[in-house]
Amino acid sequence: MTHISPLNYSTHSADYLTDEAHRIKVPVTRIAQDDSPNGEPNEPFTVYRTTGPGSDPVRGLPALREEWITAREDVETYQARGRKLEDDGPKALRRGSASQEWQGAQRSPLRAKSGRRVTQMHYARKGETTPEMRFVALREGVDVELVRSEVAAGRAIIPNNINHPESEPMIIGRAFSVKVNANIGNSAVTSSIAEEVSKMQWATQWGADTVMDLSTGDDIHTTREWIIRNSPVPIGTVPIYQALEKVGGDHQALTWEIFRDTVIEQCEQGVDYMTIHAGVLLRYVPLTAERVTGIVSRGGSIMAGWCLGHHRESFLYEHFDELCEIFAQYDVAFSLGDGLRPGSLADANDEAQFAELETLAELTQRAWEYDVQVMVEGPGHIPLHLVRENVEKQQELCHGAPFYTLGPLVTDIAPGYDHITSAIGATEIARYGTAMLCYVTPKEHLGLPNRDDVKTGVITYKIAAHAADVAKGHPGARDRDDALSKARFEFRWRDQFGLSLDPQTAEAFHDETLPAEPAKTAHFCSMCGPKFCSMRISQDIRNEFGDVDEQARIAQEGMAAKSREFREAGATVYLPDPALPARR
Ligand code: IRN
Ligand code: FE2
Repeated sequence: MTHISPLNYSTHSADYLTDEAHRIKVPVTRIAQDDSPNGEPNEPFTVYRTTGPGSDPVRGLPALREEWITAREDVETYQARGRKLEDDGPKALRRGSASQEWQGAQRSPLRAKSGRRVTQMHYARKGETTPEMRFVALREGVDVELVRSEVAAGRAIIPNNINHPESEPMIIGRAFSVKVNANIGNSAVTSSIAEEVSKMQWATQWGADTVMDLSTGDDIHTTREWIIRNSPVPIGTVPIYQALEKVGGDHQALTWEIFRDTVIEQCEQGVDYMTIHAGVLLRYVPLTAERVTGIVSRGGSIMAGWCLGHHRESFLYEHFDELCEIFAQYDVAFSLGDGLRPGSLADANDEAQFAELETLAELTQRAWEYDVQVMVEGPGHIPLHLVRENVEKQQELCHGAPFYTLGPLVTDIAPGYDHITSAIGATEIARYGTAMLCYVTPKEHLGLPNRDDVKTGVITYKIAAHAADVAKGHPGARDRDDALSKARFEFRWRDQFGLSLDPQTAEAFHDETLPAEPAKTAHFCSMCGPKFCSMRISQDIRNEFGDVDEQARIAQEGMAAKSREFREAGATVYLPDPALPARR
């Protein structure tokens, strides 16, 4: 199989890590490097690859996990509920400029055989090591037993719907590298299905570890189908949005039955995790009355509106056990929604927020009784000094279930730059144990992100996640920094670009002032120019005064000589001042 090079950068190539014994192949990107000036070779650098092998949108990706899923003999195919099979397959791309027909496989949905649970948590708790766990272990470079035991304990999840066999297993948990989610989704006006598929591919190309499809509007089912069939990463959704579409946007008309059928429809399509705002309880809604920004979660406000309108407890809370039963049949993971997250610094860490968190903790344990995987969503807007408390509280209350936060933004004063205000909080919260970060783009609070915003959001969050990995001392986290720094010090410009998160931009910035080819090996850049380059000067020092060991030896000798001189002179610290009369 040929890969599309993830970034089409000259030093990048696609390759595999293999576990021959278990016939597992994990796609990775190898970043080739030049030799050092002293002739020492530099090994190619290997990075976790979220782009998958690349696919033709009308055909989709190959069903990588199909064999693993069927070999367990605990699933069956069936006729999808309430819709004809022909309606369920990805159909024509109706909107957008070029209308295209689906040419890939038509599949019927799978679900667990009666009475069976098919979740990774179920297998992990039974002590079974699945191919999915082996894939994850190889991808993360950790022992497979760590993967199994963390999943069994609920401290990590592998979101892997059996109806999304195209996905490459990945793990979300504090013992593993911090992950990044990118949200995509059309609003009725601006976007086409084809655009949404390419946004998903675009986001994974820059390193998004999961993608949430927040589509609303027409063609929601078809849009999602195309996205899932082409997605190598887990897909998350917020099913209450589609349920609301089904009742024409009138939240009072929502019912448990409509919601449940929407969830099943999405389970059958292969959605890997779903945001469920089941922690917004009727009695919590008044706690938000005095807030500066009230309820800012879309799902949260829908549920709060429903609870108040009916003066009844949330149907999501009341039917939570049924949801668990459904999720266990498909291996869909909960992302327990933070419907009462603060939307401003003023509302951070308030009673409403923490009351909901306690309910999310209770629901986490209920899901675990069904072997259903869970992560817990978190804020939002939090001043920097209050960030840490959020993750520590969540980890304690929810018994280590992975935390998944939206930023948080640490200030409200910079619309247009909220990828930055939120990446500051995201770095802090990930450093103390948040397992996945939901990106925020520069368009946050202002409009729908375009392609550039998606890229900026993903890269900004890769920086936050990586900085946290380094701060946590995650094994090997600093290797890429070290490789890039070495390339920088040795003026291997192309390697410096290749090792960076966004090679094209790094190269373009460099070339803006020094476009000529010889500048790619020059021992300076235009920032300081040839005379003032600290790296060059520091190399010259080394050249002039020998290598580091030699310098150290010379220094040692010099100090030893001085010390001898000092002792021979009587070892007095203050020499008598000849101008003063000698004191006794
Ligand atoms: C993540 C953490 N807290 C919220 N999120 C994301 O926000 C969630 O995963 C989903 O993508 C989106 C849901 O927004 P509402 O409906 O809560 O506003
Ligand atoms: Fe906000």
